[in-house]
Amino acid sequence: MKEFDDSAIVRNGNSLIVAYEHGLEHGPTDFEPNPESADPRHVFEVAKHDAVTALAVQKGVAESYIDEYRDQVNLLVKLNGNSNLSSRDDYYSPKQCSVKYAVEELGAEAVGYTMYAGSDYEDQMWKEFREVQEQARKYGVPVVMWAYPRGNGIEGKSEYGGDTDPAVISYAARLGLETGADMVKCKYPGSREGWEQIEDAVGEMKTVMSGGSKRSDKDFLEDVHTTIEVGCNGLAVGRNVFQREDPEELLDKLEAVIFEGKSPENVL
Ligand code: FBP
Repeated sequence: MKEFDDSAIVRNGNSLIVAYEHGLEHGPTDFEPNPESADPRHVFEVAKHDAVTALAVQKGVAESYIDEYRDQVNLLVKLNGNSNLSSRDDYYSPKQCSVKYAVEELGAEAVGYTMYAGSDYEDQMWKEFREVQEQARKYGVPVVMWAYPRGNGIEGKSEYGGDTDPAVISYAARLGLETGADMVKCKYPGSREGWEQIEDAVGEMKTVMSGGSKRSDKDFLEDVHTTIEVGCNGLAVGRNVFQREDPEELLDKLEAVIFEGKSPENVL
């Protein structure tokens, strides 16, 4: 049985996950706007903020830093990841860490897996996800699916409007429910109606909005608030936090919007 609401990474039904595996996904270029963010210790310090319910990192960063922060940060180990340096004929994110290693050796409170539904490698990724999901149940840790539809199956079909189409994102989110994720992390489809479409597709499974590239406090908080208003359970955010010189200030505001239901006008 799922008891996700009791999990360490959820507070009063919602979550604020700081994602910090960009060094693998995008490379050091993502740290350039705020060079101190290249140091994992800096982001672990940021993730001590009360608002943050989990820090999502890859295995190697977890291995190096979690012992020092064990009592202050809830660890979400991202199990797969792929670099921008690779060249493939379609999207694939190889598994870098097992659930067993994440839980037994690193003390993960949750695990995460990117699913590129629509890729030619989808079948291979489903097989990996199936093992992840079943192992996560065995260890009693929640599974967050980075539900990122992309690839030849979407780009090649006229009925789909690409990976920002709410119909495509809600389909990918639904796949999380169908395959046993506890939470899906989806990109903002650009409108309230788009996020409603996602919520309509996922039953009671939890959703979080994926942060995206850095924008103004106002624009970012408005998107977060819009999703919360229509049933989203929070946020998984990287660049909008660690690329800021004063991430605590934004985290204070996010705490009010995500956990206290305040509107951006009330916190800006
Ligand atoms: P951001 O908030 O910086 O967008 O991070 C969310 C995230 O999903 C990260 O976890 C991941 O590294 C990155 O975006 C992947 O983005 P993409 O696959 O679009 O390059």
